[in-house]
Amino acid sequence: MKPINGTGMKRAALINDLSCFGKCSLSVALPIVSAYGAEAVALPTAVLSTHTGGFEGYVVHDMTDEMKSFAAHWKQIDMKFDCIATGFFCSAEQIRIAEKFIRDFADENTLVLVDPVLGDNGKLYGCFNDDFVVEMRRLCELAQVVTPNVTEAALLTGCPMDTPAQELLAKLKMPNAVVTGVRSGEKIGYRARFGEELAGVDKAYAPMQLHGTGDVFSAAYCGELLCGKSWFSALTGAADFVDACIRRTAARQPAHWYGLAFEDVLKERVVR
Ligand code: PXL
Repeated sequence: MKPINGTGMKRAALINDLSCFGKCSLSVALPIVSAYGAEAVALPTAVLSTHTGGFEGYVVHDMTDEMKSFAAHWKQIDMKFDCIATGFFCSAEQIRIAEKFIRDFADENTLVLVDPVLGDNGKLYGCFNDDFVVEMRRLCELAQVVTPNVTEAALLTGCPMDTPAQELLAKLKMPNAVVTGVRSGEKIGYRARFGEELAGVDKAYAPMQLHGTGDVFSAAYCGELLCGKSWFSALTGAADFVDACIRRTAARQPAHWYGLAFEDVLKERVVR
């Protein structure tokens, strides 16, 4: 077989679901990571007709068996990854498969980014239970950087939902952590710890329900890091990208309620 490594491009394994309509997880991660010039390789945890946030009667096809067989095939053809980024899982078993994937494919040079999709607005998503949270904590231990929202950071650390972000960051044991969706007055933003160093970025709060914002952020953050940016400069770059997507989404209301209009922002970057 012809070689598939050493092209000079960064290659990222994206372990996440494909919500075919609705704009979250792989349907945003694939185009965004590609737009940063990295090769995006999808390992779907599930294929859904839509995401679960607002559609009735959505259909889910679980991909647990394929996760194992795809990974085995990639091992067989000696696939190498510069980055492994994880998102939504259907079960604790799938999280264990991702842990094995990281052990099998990552070395000290691999960027492992875990977006611990667990819940939002103070609640664990209805499809998950306590075992799932315990397994997600284990997966996070393998990450160089995690990107929980405030709810997820509280669930990971076992803290009350109103715990200040700085305290959550101190309790998160990963080398680097970015807590998203931190409200302060009319602002919303990110609080981060990179090693021992604390950082923050704030943007104007948009008073509307947004779906998939965390997924767009983690994809852009991954892309920024794969371009060689520092932890902090990648954060400001990804925060600017998400903010631009939110503005374009606001301009498309009320029809565009189901996700971020990230295509508008990618188009601005591509069409000159
Ligand atoms: O945005 C996180 C996410 C990912 N995948 C699916 C979801 C959600 C959040 O609701 O439903 C299928």
